[in-house]
Amino acid sequence: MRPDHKPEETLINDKPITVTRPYLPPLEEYIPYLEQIWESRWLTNNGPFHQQFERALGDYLGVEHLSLVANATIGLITALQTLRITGEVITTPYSFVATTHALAWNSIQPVFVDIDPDTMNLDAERIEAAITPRTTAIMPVHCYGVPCRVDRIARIADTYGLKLIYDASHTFGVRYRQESLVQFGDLAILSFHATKVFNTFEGGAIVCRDAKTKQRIDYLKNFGFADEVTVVAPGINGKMNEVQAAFGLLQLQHIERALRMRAVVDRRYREALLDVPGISVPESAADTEQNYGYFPILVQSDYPLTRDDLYHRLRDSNVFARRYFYPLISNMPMYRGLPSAAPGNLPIAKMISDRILCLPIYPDLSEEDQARVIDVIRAAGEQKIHRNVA
Ligand code: T4K
Repeated sequence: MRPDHKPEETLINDKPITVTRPYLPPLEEYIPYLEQIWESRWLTNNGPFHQQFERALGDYLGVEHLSLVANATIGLITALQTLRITGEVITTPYSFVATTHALAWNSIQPVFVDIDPDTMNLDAERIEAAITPRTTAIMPVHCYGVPCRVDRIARIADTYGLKLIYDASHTFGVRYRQESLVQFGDLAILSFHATKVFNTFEGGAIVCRDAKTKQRIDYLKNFGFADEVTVVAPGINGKMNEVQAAFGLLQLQHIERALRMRAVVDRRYREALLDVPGISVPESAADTEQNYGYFPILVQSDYPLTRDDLYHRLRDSNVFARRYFYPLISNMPMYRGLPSAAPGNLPIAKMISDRILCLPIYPDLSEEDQARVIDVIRAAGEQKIHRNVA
Protein backbone atom coordinates (compact mmCIF):
# COMPACT_ATOMS: atom_id res chain seq x y z
CA MET A 1 0.00 0.00 0.00
CA ARG A 2 1.33 3.45 -0.80
CA PRO A 3 2.29 5.51 2.27
CA ASP A 4 -0.29 8.23 1.51
CA HIS A 5 -3.14 5.76 1.05
CA LYS A 6 -5.81 5.76 3.74
CA PRO A 7 -8.58 3.23 3.07
CA GLU A 8 -11.14 5.27 5.01
CA GLU A 9 -10.74 8.08 2.49
CA THR A 10 -11.89 5.87 -0.37
CA LEU A 11 -15.31 7.04 -1.47
CA ILE A 12 -16.37 3.83 -3.13
CA ASN A 13 -19.98 4.96 -3.39
CA ASP A 14 -19.16 7.88 -5.63
CA LYS A 15 -19.79 7.21 -9.27
CA PRO A 16 -16.71 7.13 -11.51
CA ILE A 17 -15.71 10.33 -13.25
CA THR A 18 -13.67 9.53 -16.36
CA VAL A 19 -11.28 11.82 -18.20
CA THR A 20 -13.86 12.26 -20.91
CA ARG A 21 -17.35 11.14 -21.83
CA PRO A 22 -18.55 11.24 -25.41
CA TYR A 23 -21.17 13.81 -26.35
CA LEU A 24 -24.22 12.03 -27.75
CA PRO A 25 -27.30 13.71 -29.23
CA PRO A 26 -30.75 12.45 -28.19
CA LEU A 27 -31.16 8.96 -29.66
CA GLU A 28 -34.52 9.82 -31.24
CA GLU A 29 -32.78 12.40 -33.42
CA TYR A 30 -30.51 9.71 -34.85
CA ILE A 31 -33.22 7.15 -35.66
CA PRO A 32 -34.45 8.88 -38.86
CA TYR A 33 -30.91 8.75 -40.26
CA LEU A 34 -30.71 5.03 -39.53
CA GLU A 35 -34.09 4.51 -41.17
CA GLN A 36 -32.78 6.10 -44.35
CA ILE A 37 -29.73 3.83 -44.31
CA TRP A 38 -31.92 0.77 -43.80
CA GLU A 39 -34.16 1.90 -46.62
CA SER A 40 -31.38 2.60 -49.12
CA ARG A 41 -29.11 -0.30 -48.12
CA TRP A 42 -26.22 2.00 -48.90
CA LEU A 43 -23.87 1.31 -46.03
CA THR A 44 -20.45 2.58 -47.06
CA ASN A 45 -18.20 3.52 -50.04
CA ASN A 46 -18.87 7.22 -50.53
CA GLY A 47 -22.60 6.98 -49.88
CA PRO A 48 -25.05 9.89 -49.68
CA PHE A 49 -24.43 10.66 -45.99
CA HIS A 50 -20.67 10.52 -46.56
CA GLN A 51 -21.00 13.10 -49.32
CA GLN A 52 -23.31 15.35 -47.29
CA PHE A 53 -21.17 15.14 -44.17
CA GLU A 54 -17.99 15.90 -46.08
CA ARG A 55 -19.54 19.06 -47.51
CA ALA A 56 -21.13 20.14 -44.24
CA LEU A 57 -17.89 19.58 -42.36
CA GLY A 58 -15.92 21.61 -44.88
CA ASP A 59 -18.41 24.44 -44.42
CA TYR A 60 -18.23 24.22 -40.65
CA LEU A 61 -14.44 24.17 -40.59
CA GLY A 62 -14.14 26.77 -43.33
CA VAL A 63 -12.04 24.58 -45.62
CA GLU A 64 -12.62 23.73 -49.25
CA HIS A 65 -10.93 20.34 -49.52
CA LEU A 66 -11.19 17.53 -47.04
CA SER A 67 -11.64 13.80 -47.10
CA LEU A 68 -13.33 11.73 -44.41
CA VAL A 69 -11.46 8.70 -43.11
CA ALA A 70 -12.11 5.78 -40.77
CA ASN A 71 -9.97 7.22 -37.98
CA ALA A 72 -7.06 9.63 -37.54
CA THR A 73 -4.45 6.87 -37.44
CA ILE A 74 -5.44 5.68 -40.91
CA GLY A 75 -5.61 9.39 -41.80
CA LEU A 76 -1.99 9.97 -40.75
CA ILE A 77 -0.77 6.84 -42.55
CA THR A 78 -2.67 7.86 -45.68
CA ALA A 79 -1.44 11.47 -45.45
CA LEU A 80 2.16 10.28 -45.52
CA GLN A 81 1.37 8.11 -48.55
CA THR A 82 -0.40 11.00 -50.24
CA LEU A 83 2.72 13.15 -50.20
CA ARG A 84 5.00 10.15 -50.83
CA ILE A 85 7.01 10.87 -47.69
CA THR A 86 10.13 8.73 -47.14
CA GLY A 87 13.41 8.86 -45.19
CA GLU A 88 13.23 10.87 -41.95
CA VAL A 89 10.43 12.97 -40.50
CA ILE A 90 10.85 15.44 -37.66
CA THR A 91 8.18 15.00 -35.02
CA THR A 92 7.34 15.37 -31.33
CA PRO A 93 7.82 12.67 -28.70
CA TYR A 94 4.99 14.23 -26.69
CA SER A 95 1.83 12.91 -28.29
CA PHE A 96 -0.42 9.89 -28.53
CA VAL A 97 1.48 6.91 -29.95
CA ALA A 98 -0.46 6.98 -33.21
CA THR A 99 1.52 10.02 -34.40
CA THR A 100 4.82 8.11 -34.51
CA HIS A 101 3.27 4.75 -35.33
CA ALA A 102 1.97 6.28 -38.57
CA LEU A 103 5.57 6.98 -39.56
CA ALA A 104 6.66 3.46 -38.61
CA TRP A 105 3.86 1.97 -40.74
CA ASN A 106 5.35 3.86 -43.68
CA SER A 107 8.91 2.70 -42.90
CA ILE A 108 9.85 6.30 -42.14
CA GLN A 109 12.37 7.05 -39.39
CA PRO A 110 10.99 9.40 -36.74
CA VAL A 111 13.37 12.11 -35.59
CA PHE A 112 12.27 13.40 -32.21
CA VAL A 113 12.76 17.05 -31.36
CA ASP A 114 12.11 18.50 -27.92
CA ILE A 115 9.01 20.51 -27.07
CA ASP A 116 8.38 24.04 -25.95
CA PRO A 117 7.60 24.17 -22.20
CA ASP A 118 4.76 26.67 -22.62
CA THR A 119 2.82 25.21 -25.54
CA MET A 120 4.01 21.60 -25.10
CA ASN A 121 4.30 21.51 -28.90
CA LEU A 122 7.35 20.78 -31.04
CA ASP A 123 9.90 23.52 -30.31
CA ALA A 124 10.16 25.40 -33.60
CA GLU A 125 13.61 26.72 -32.66
CA ARG A 126 15.04 23.21 -32.48
CA ILE A 127 13.77 21.90 -35.81
CA GLU A 128 16.53 23.16 -38.07
CA ALA A 129 19.27 21.44 -36.09
CA ALA A 130 17.53 18.09 -36.65
CA ILE A 131 17.29 18.38 -40.45
CA THR A 132 19.53 15.99 -42.42
CA PRO A 133 19.76 15.17 -46.14
CA ARG A 134 17.22 12.37 -45.50
CA THR A 135 14.59 14.67 -43.95
CA THR A 136 11.49 14.99 -46.12
CA ALA A 137 8.83 16.36 -43.80
CA ILE A 138 7.88 17.84 -40.43
CA MET A 139 4.97 16.34 -38.52
CA PRO A 140 4.06 18.45 -35.47
CA VAL A 141 0.99 18.02 -33.26
CA HIS A 142 -1.21 20.87 -32.03
CA CYS A 143 -1.24 19.24 -28.61
CA TYR A 144 -4.50 19.75 -26.63
CA GLY A 145 -5.59 22.01 -29.50
CA VAL A 146 -2.94 24.63 -28.72
CA PRO A 147 -1.60 26.02 -32.00
CA CYS A 148 2.01 25.27 -32.93
CA ARG A 149 4.12 28.20 -34.12
CA VAL A 150 2.66 27.74 -37.56
CA ASP A 151 4.40 30.67 -39.30
CA ARG A 152 7.85 29.80 -38.06
CA ILE A 153 7.44 26.11 -38.90
CA ALA A 154 6.06 26.91 -42.37
CA ARG A 155 9.10 29.12 -43.05
CA ILE A 156 11.46 26.30 -42.09
CA ALA A 157 9.55 23.83 -44.26
CA ASP A 158 9.73 26.25 -47.21
CA THR A 159 13.41 27.01 -46.72
CA TYR A 160 14.40 23.34 -46.67
CA GLY A 161 11.82 22.08 -49.16
CA LEU A 162 10.06 19.92 -46.59
CA LYS A 163 6.42 18.88 -46.48
CA LEU A 164 4.40 19.88 -43.45
CA ILE A 165 1.78 17.53 -42.05
CA TYR A 166 -0.04 18.52 -38.88
CA ASP A 167 -1.48 15.92 -36.57
CA ALA A 168 -4.54 18.04 -35.80
CA SER A 169 -6.36 15.29 -33.90
CA HIS A 170 -7.06 17.63 -30.97
CA THR A 171 -8.07 20.70 -32.93
CA PHE A 172 -11.69 20.27 -33.99
CA GLY A 173 -13.27 23.72 -33.99
CA VAL A 174 -10.11 25.52 -32.85
CA ARG A 175 -9.64 28.87 -34.55
CA TYR A 176 -6.33 30.68 -34.61
CA ARG A 177 -6.16 34.34 -35.64
CA GLN A 178 -9.75 33.91 -36.78
CA GLU A 179 -8.90 31.05 -39.12
CA SER A 180 -9.52 27.36 -38.70
CA LEU A 181 -6.35 25.81 -37.30
CA VAL A 182 -6.61 22.97 -39.83
CA GLN A 183 -5.86 25.52 -42.57
CA PHE A 184 -2.17 25.32 -41.75
CA GLY A 185 0.31 22.86 -43.27
CA ASP A 186 0.15 20.87 -46.51
CA LEU A 187 -2.16 18.42 -44.77
CA ALA A 188 -3.90 18.37 -41.38
CA ILE A 189 -5.49 15.29 -39.87
CA LEU A 190 -8.45 15.39 -37.49
CA SER A 191 -9.73 12.66 -35.16
CA PHE A 192 -13.41 12.05 -34.47
CA HIS A 193 -12.76 9.30 -31.93
CA ALA A 194 -15.28 8.79 -29.12
CA THR A 195 -12.94 10.60 -26.73
CA LYS A 196 -12.62 13.72 -28.87
CA VAL A 197 -14.48 17.03 -28.79
CA PHE A 198 -16.41 16.00 -31.90
CA ASN A 199 -17.04 12.30 -32.35
CA THR A 200 -18.47 9.96 -34.95
CA PHE A 201 -17.74 6.94 -32.66
CA GLU A 202 -14.52 6.46 -34.67
CA GLY A 203 -13.57 8.67 -37.57
CA GLY A 204 -11.39 11.42 -38.89
CA ALA A 205 -10.59 13.65 -41.83
CA ILE A 206 -7.62 14.80 -43.86
CA VAL A 207 -7.71 18.46 -44.78
CA CYS A 208 -5.74 19.38 -47.91
CA ARG A 209 -5.16 22.40 -50.10
CA ASP A 210 -6.41 21.47 -53.57
CA ALA A 211 -8.75 19.20 -55.48
CA LYS A 212 -5.94 17.13 -57.00
CA THR A 213 -4.60 16.18 -53.57
CA LYS A 214 -8.11 15.35 -52.36
CA GLN A 215 -8.51 13.11 -55.38
CA ARG A 216 -5.32 11.23 -54.48
CA ILE A 217 -6.46 10.83 -50.85
CA ASP A 218 -9.82 9.54 -52.05
CA TYR A 219 -8.08 6.97 -54.26
CA LEU A 220 -5.72 5.94 -51.47
CA LYS A 221 -8.45 5.47 -48.87
CA ASN A 222 -10.38 3.24 -51.32
CA PHE A 223 -7.67 0.68 -52.14
CA GLY A 224 -6.33 2.96 -54.90
CA PHE A 225 -9.39 2.48 -57.15
CA ALA A 226 -9.85 5.29 -59.68
CA ASP A 227 -12.70 3.43 -61.36
CA GLU A 228 -14.08 -0.10 -61.43
CA VAL A 229 -11.06 -1.55 -63.21
CA THR A 230 -8.26 0.96 -62.59
CA VAL A 231 -6.07 0.89 -59.49
CA VAL A 232 -3.68 3.84 -59.41
CA ALA A 233 -1.92 3.35 -56.06
CA PRO A 234 -1.41 0.72 -53.35
CA GLY A 235 -4.27 2.10 -51.29
CA ILE A 236 -5.86 1.00 -48.06
CA ASN A 237 -9.40 0.68 -46.75
CA GLY A 238 -9.70 3.98 -44.89
CA LYS A 239 -13.33 4.81 -45.64
CA MET A 240 -15.89 6.19 -43.24
CA ASN A 241 -19.19 4.29 -43.33
CA GLU A 242 -22.71 5.70 -43.62
CA VAL A 243 -23.69 5.08 -40.00
CA GLN A 244 -20.79 7.24 -38.84
CA ALA A 245 -21.19 9.88 -41.54
CA ALA A 246 -24.89 10.28 -40.71
CA PHE A 247 -24.00 10.55 -37.04
CA GLY A 248 -21.42 13.21 -37.91
CA LEU A 249 -24.06 15.25 -39.71
CA LEU A 250 -26.24 15.13 -36.63
CA GLN A 251 -23.33 15.91 -34.30
CA LEU A 252 -22.60 19.07 -36.28
CA GLN A 253 -25.98 20.40 -35.15
CA HIS A 254 -24.88 20.02 -31.53
CA ILE A 255 -21.23 20.97 -31.61
CA GLU A 256 -21.60 24.65 -30.76
CA ARG A 257 -23.61 23.83 -27.66
CA ALA A 258 -21.10 21.16 -26.64
CA LEU A 259 -18.23 23.63 -27.03
CA ARG A 260 -20.03 26.21 -24.88
CA MET A 261 -20.60 23.62 -22.15
CA ARG A 262 -16.91 22.66 -22.24
CA ALA A 263 -15.91 26.31 -21.87
CA VAL A 264 -17.88 26.49 -18.61
CA VAL A 265 -16.06 23.45 -17.21
CA ASP A 266 -12.70 24.91 -18.26
CA ARG A 267 -13.47 28.23 -16.55
CA ARG A 268 -14.55 26.54 -13.30
CA TYR A 269 -11.26 24.59 -13.14
CA ARG A 270 -9.19 27.70 -13.84
CA GLU A 271 -10.89 29.64 -11.08
CA ALA A 272 -10.74 26.81 -8.54
CA LEU A 273 -7.12 25.81 -9.15
CA LEU A 274 -5.68 29.30 -9.43
CA ASP A 275 -4.45 29.45 -5.86
CA VAL A 276 -3.43 25.82 -5.30
CA PRO A 277 0.32 25.92 -4.69
CA GLY A 278 2.23 23.46 -6.84
CA ILE A 279 -0.49 23.04 -9.45
CA SER A 280 0.05 25.00 -12.64
CA VAL A 281 -2.54 25.41 -15.29
CA PRO A 282 -1.09 26.28 -18.71
CA GLU A 283 -2.29 29.67 -19.89
CA SER A 284 -4.88 29.83 -22.63
CA ALA A 285 -3.20 30.25 -26.02
CA ALA A 286 -3.18 33.78 -27.46
CA ASP A 287 -5.35 34.67 -30.48
CA THR A 288 -7.07 31.31 -30.16
CA GLU A 289 -10.68 30.20 -29.88
CA GLN A 290 -10.18 26.94 -28.04
CA ASN A 291 -12.23 23.77 -28.04
CA TYR A 292 -11.55 22.80 -24.41
CA GLY A 293 -10.88 19.20 -25.38
CA TYR A 294 -8.43 18.61 -22.54
CA PHE A 295 -7.70 20.18 -19.19
CA PRO A 296 -3.99 19.59 -18.55
CA ILE A 297 -2.36 20.55 -15.26
CA LEU A 298 1.28 20.28 -14.21
CA VAL A 299 1.98 18.88 -10.76
CA GLN A 300 5.06 20.81 -9.71
CA SER A 301 7.67 19.89 -7.14
CA ASP A 302 6.18 22.19 -4.47
CA TYR A 303 2.91 20.24 -4.49
CA PRO A 304 2.83 17.75 -1.59
CA LEU A 305 2.20 14.73 -3.86
CA THR A 306 4.00 13.59 -6.97
CA ARG A 307 1.99 13.52 -10.17
CA ASP A 308 1.61 9.75 -9.88
CA ASP A 309 0.52 9.98 -6.25
CA LEU A 310 -2.10 12.55 -7.17
CA TYR A 311 -3.24 10.36 -10.07
CA HIS A 312 -3.71 7.47 -7.60
CA ARG A 313 -5.30 9.69 -4.97
CA LEU A 314 -7.88 10.75 -7.54
CA ARG A 315 -8.44 7.13 -8.56
CA ASP A 316 -9.09 6.25 -4.95
CA SER A 317 -11.93 8.76 -5.14
CA ASN A 318 -13.18 7.23 -8.38
CA VAL A 319 -11.81 10.08 -10.49
CA PHE A 320 -9.97 8.80 -13.55
CA ALA A 321 -7.66 11.58 -14.67
CA ARG A 322 -5.15 10.48 -17.33
CA ARG A 323 -1.45 11.00 -17.92
CA TYR A 324 -1.72 12.24 -21.51
CA PHE A 325 1.14 11.98 -22.53
CA TYR A 326 3.18 9.64 -20.42
CA PRO A 327 5.34 7.74 -21.15
CA LEU A 328 6.96 9.66 -23.95
CA ILE A 329 6.73 7.94 -27.32
CA SER A 330 10.52 8.12 -27.51
CA ASN A 331 10.71 5.90 -24.40
CA MET A 332 8.66 3.11 -25.94
CA PRO A 333 10.59 -0.05 -26.78
CA MET A 334 10.21 0.26 -30.55
CA TYR A 335 11.59 3.82 -30.63
CA ARG A 336 13.96 4.23 -27.70
CA GLY A 337 16.97 2.95 -29.66
CA LEU A 338 16.75 5.84 -32.12
CA PRO A 339 19.52 8.43 -31.75
CA SER A 340 16.97 11.24 -31.36
CA ALA A 341 15.22 9.34 -28.54
CA ALA A 342 18.16 9.83 -26.18
CA PRO A 343 16.78 11.41 -22.97
CA GLY A 344 19.43 14.14 -23.12
CA ASN A 345 17.88 15.29 -26.39
CA LEU A 346 14.40 15.66 -24.92
CA PRO A 347 14.66 17.16 -21.40
CA ILE A 348 11.58 19.39 -21.62
CA ALA A 349 9.38 16.62 -22.97
CA LYS A 350 10.56 14.35 -20.16
CA MET A 351 9.89 17.00 -17.50
CA ILE A 352 6.38 17.75 -18.82
CA SER A 353 5.57 14.08 -19.27
CA ASP A 354 6.51 13.41 -15.63
CA ARG A 355 4.28 16.23 -14.34
CA ILE A 356 1.28 16.20 -16.63
CA LEU A 357 -2.20 15.17 -15.60
CA CYS A 358 -5.30 15.68 -17.72
CA LEU A 359 -8.39 16.27 -15.59
CA PRO A 360 -11.88 15.13 -16.55
CA ILE A 361 -13.57 17.49 -18.99
CA TYR A 362 -16.68 16.90 -21.06
CA PRO A 363 -19.79 18.89 -21.88
CA ASP A 364 -22.08 17.49 -19.22
CA LEU A 365 -19.58 17.24 -16.38
CA SER A 366 -21.80 18.55 -13.58
CA GLU A 367 -20.64 21.26 -11.22
CA GLU A 368 -21.02 18.77 -8.37
CA ASP A 369 -18.85 16.12 -10.02
CA GLN A 370 -16.27 18.70 -10.99
CA ALA A 371 -16.18 19.88 -7.37
CA ARG A 372 -15.28 16.32 -6.37
CA VAL A 373 -12.22 16.46 -8.65
CA ILE A 374 -11.22 19.90 -7.38
CA ASP A 375 -11.72 18.95 -3.73
CA VAL A 376 -9.32 16.01 -3.98
CA ILE A 377 -6.65 18.21 -5.57
CA ARG A 378 -7.12 21.01 -3.06
CA ALA A 379 -7.25 18.70 -0.03
CA ALA A 380 -4.11 16.85 -1.09
CA GLY A 381 -2.45 20.20 -1.70
CA GLU A 382 -3.02 21.21 1.90
CA GLN A 383 -1.20 18.26 3.44
CA LYS A 384 2.41 18.45 4.54
CA ILE A 385 5.10 17.55 2.05
CA HIS A 386 6.43 14.13 3.02
CA ARG A 387 7.93 12.91 -0.23
CA ASN A 388 11.37 13.11 -1.67
CA VAL A 389 11.23 15.83 -4.23
CA ALA A 390 13.51 15.14 -7.18
N1 T4K B 1 -2.95 11.70 -32.80
C1 T4K B 1 -3.24 12.20 -31.58
C2 T4K B 1 -2.50 13.40 -31.12
C3 T4K B 1 -4.21 11.59 -30.77
O1 T4K B 1 -4.47 12.08 -29.55
C4 T4K B 1 -4.89 10.46 -31.27
C5 T4K B 1 -5.87 9.77 -30.45
C6 T4K B 1 -4.58 10.00 -32.57
C7 T4K B 1 -3.59 10.65 -33.30
C8 T4K B 1 -5.28 8.83 -33.17
O2 T4K B 1 -6.65 9.12 -33.36
P1 T4K B 1 -7.70 7.93 -33.72
O3 T4K B 1 -7.01 6.98 -34.64
O4 T4K B 1 -8.09 7.29 -32.39
O5 T4K B 1 -8.84 8.64 -34.38
C9 T4K B 1 -7.68 7.66 -26.22
C10 T4K B 1 -8.24 7.49 -27.61
O6 T4K B 1 -8.49 6.12 -27.93
C11 T4K B 1 -7.40 8.09 -28.68
O7 T4K B 1 -8.24 8.28 -29.80
C12 T4K B 1 -6.86 9.44 -28.25
N2 T4K B 1 -5.95 10.01 -29.22
C13 T4K B 1 -6.14 9.31 -26.94
C14 T4K B 1 -5.58 10.63 -26.46
O8 T4K B 1 -7.04 8.85 -25.97
P2 T4K B 1 -7.07 5.82 -24.48
O9 T4K B 1 -6.39 4.50 -24.63
O10 T4K B 1 -6.66 6.71 -23.39
O11 T4K B 1 -8.67 5.64 -24.45
P3 T4K B 1 -9.57 4.90 -23.38
O12 T4K B 1 -10.28 3.81 -24.07
O13 T4K B 1 -8.78 4.57 -22.17
O14 T4K B 1 -10.65 6.03 -23.05
C15 T4K B 1 -10.40 7.10 -22.15
C16 T4K B 1 -11.65 7.38 -21.36
O15 T4K B 1 -12.67 7.86 -22.19
C17 T4K B 1 -12.25 6.15 -20.69
O16 T4K B 1 -11.71 5.99 -19.42
C18 T4K B 1 -13.71 6.46 -20.62
C19 T4K B 1 -13.94 7.38 -21.77
N3 T4K B 1 -14.59 6.71 -22.90
C20 T4K B 1 -13.82 6.09 -23.84
C21 T4K B 1 -14.40 5.47 -24.90
C22 T4K B 1 -13.57 4.79 -25.97
C23 T4K B 1 -15.95 6.69 -22.96
O17 T4K B 1 -16.64 7.22 -22.07
N4 T4K B 1 -16.55 6.10 -24.04
C24 T4K B 1 -15.83 5.49 -25.02
O18 T4K B 1 -16.42 4.97 -25.99
O19 T4K B 1 -6.88 6.58 -25.88
